[in-house]
Amino acid sequence: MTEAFFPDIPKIQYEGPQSRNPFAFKHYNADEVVEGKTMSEHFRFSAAYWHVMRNELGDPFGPGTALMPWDDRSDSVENALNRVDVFFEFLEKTGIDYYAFHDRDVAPELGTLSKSNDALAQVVDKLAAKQQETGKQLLWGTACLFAHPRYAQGAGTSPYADVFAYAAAQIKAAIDATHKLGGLGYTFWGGREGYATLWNTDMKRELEHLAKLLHLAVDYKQKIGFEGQFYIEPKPREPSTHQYDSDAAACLNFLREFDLLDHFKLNIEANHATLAGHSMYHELTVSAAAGALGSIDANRGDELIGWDTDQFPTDIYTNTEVMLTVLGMGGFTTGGLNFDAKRRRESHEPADLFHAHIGGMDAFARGLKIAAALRADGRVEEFVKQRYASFDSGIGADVESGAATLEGLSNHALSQPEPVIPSGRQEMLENIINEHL
Ligand code: XLS
Ligand code: CA
Ligand code: CA
Repeated sequence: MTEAFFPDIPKIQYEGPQSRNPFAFKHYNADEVVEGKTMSEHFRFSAAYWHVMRNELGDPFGPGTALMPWDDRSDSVENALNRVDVFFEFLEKTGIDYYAFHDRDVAPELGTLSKSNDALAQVVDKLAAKQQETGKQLLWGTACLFAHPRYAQGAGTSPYADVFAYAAAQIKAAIDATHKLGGLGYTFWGGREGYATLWNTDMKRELEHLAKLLHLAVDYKQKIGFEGQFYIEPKPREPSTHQYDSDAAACLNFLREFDLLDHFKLNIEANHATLAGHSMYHELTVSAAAGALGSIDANRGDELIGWDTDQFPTDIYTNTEVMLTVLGMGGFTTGGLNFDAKRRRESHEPADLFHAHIGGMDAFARGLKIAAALRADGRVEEFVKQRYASFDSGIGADVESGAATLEGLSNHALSQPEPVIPSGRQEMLENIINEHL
């Protein structure tokens, strides 16, 4: 480490639940084994470059408050290179092994595309060197196709072909960067891919264009031999009135309609799930059932605010549901838990970056332990299994195997008394969950 940008912050260690040290983990113990894997292997925690390094904590009513003494606020490549040192010190001190970035988080957008590409390439060289030095890995890269005014009316769904081409160019450079850094994945989040009003929108054409762009990216990925996983990240709205990738089900339908399902998995974010009117558990279950749950953006929203607040995931109940789903699918392969989360505007000191991530990691450690305990307990799982037992034999098994016909089912129903159904036992099951909290 060349310089200490966080001189007062120690390397965060596990001290156990009794500790009162705010710069220690109380539950996240990287090497502790749960269900045969260490905690760090289960979670694959990732830090978001855009929040840790670039989020100045502005809100719709006022500018940023974040203190970033290392940042001269200029668009220079030098400033961008310096941030890399700061970020890797942060990763080292928190013990977070992965990270994620947009092209424009790590390097500035300059006057021309070619200057921006050069700047990105320079920063990527430094990121590669730091990864080499520290063993940290890139969970996924992405291109920012939503901030610049050229994308105000969409990127892949812009009505203007030159904007589509610009987006394609940025995706190409961002995939190149991700490939060079050995990235495990690449995410597409369609921040402006939607509409503000249908009165000026040809939805059919826009969807076809978006699919075309994704196919071009798949072709390019195969051409250069990039083996990372492609993800789509659903979000229903904000900034647009409606985003085409509105939730997991809409994304899966889009991927299926345009023959892209084999090439993409989903990156599910908790705050986007709730904005879509679903629980995180719902979105994860939809994705996992389709074999398409790839990665997770770990955060939460606020019921009282109702927009994308990207708060740190401190809700242990939700984290338990998340980890039950992750354990249930046998763990992450390419994905991980990426903290797409920011501090509150009032938490403006560098130390708050640490409190925030420590809290998220500890809350996930508890979620994992509770999920593992529920699985060992087995009562909930057994209840669900028994609830569907009538499909294991007889007429139910015929339905599942495809042997049943509508006439056969009709004859069965005619021969039976009125079905008497048992209780769904929701409250009893919730009591079992609470026994473990
Ligand atoms: C914004 C999204 C974005 C994606 C990556 O709401 O969460 O940050 O994760 O572009
Ligand atoms: Ca996200
Ligand atoms: Ca978000």
